[in-house]
Amino acid sequence: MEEILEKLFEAIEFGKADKNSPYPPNLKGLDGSKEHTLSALEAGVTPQRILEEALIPAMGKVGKKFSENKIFVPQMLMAAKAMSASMLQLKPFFASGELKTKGTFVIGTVKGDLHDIGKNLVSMIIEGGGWTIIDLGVDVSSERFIDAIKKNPGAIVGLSALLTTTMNSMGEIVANIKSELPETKILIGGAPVNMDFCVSIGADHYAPDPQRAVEYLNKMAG
Ligand code: B1M
Repeated sequence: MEEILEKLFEAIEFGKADKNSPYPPNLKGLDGSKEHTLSALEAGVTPQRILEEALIPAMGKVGKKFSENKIFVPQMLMAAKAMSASMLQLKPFFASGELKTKGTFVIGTVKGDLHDIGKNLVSMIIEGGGWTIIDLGVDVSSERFIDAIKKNPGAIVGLSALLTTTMNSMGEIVANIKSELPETKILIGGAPVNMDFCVSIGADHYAPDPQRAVEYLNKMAG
């Protein structure tokens, strides 16, 4: 890998978003993912290579370290922030169609539930995995999910729930989506849910963490 992409990989892995960011302390004053991305673009590295050779593998490594309990939520949030700073520089290329994404992922925290930290982590890692994200936020009703799927045919849908009370809401949303748009693939996640619950409500897959979520999506994309 070229040195410039190696530096970008490292900035994302260790959560260095830009030069002014004080985190992590050992990289203080050095360029972050934003500057490395701009330098790579200026040097003529294509957005596709930046995504495939630095961003995606770096976030893959972060997700794997998180799954193995080698890093924790704060480090993962900082890595996600660094990834977002880089993605922001690549956004114009996504918009122009120069960069092909693997597909569209509509995500939201289900109706009645306001927890969004886990959902945000999942969206950021899936975005880093090369998907277009439509984040509907928190407290999302069936109608809003259905509306977003209709506007983005073929999108895969992700539902997050953190409360035992909102597991019911998740079940209702899955039933409503499947009744109106039966071909839609639905991924669920969140601390109180598991694979048995996924099967019982008729969702297509359960992912315990962002890494497993991105693996499922990539499998669906072929
Ligand atoms: Co709340 N809360 N909370 N809370 N809160 C919990 C969830 C709780 C377990 C705390 C406790 O009692 N020990 C408890 C739920 C009990 C239960 O139902 N079993 C609880 C409660 C009761 C409540 C309130 C009812 C409290 C009250 O008002 N009396 C209230 C409900 C509000 C509402 O939603 N309507 C409430 C409010 C809040 C805050 C607003 C204060 C705040 C949320 C801030 C925010 O999200 N912006 C909050 C917080 C921070 C928590 C805890 C402490 C942390 C949650 C979190 O962010 N974890 C939580 C206790 C805990 O978990 N230790 C708690 C970190 C996050 C990275 O993990 O979200 O699990 P998590 O996401 C993981 C995986 O689950 C997975 O990937 C992520 C990364 O690994 N994942 C997916 C998540 N979504 C996925 C989707 C996927 C795939 C994977 O595919 C689509």
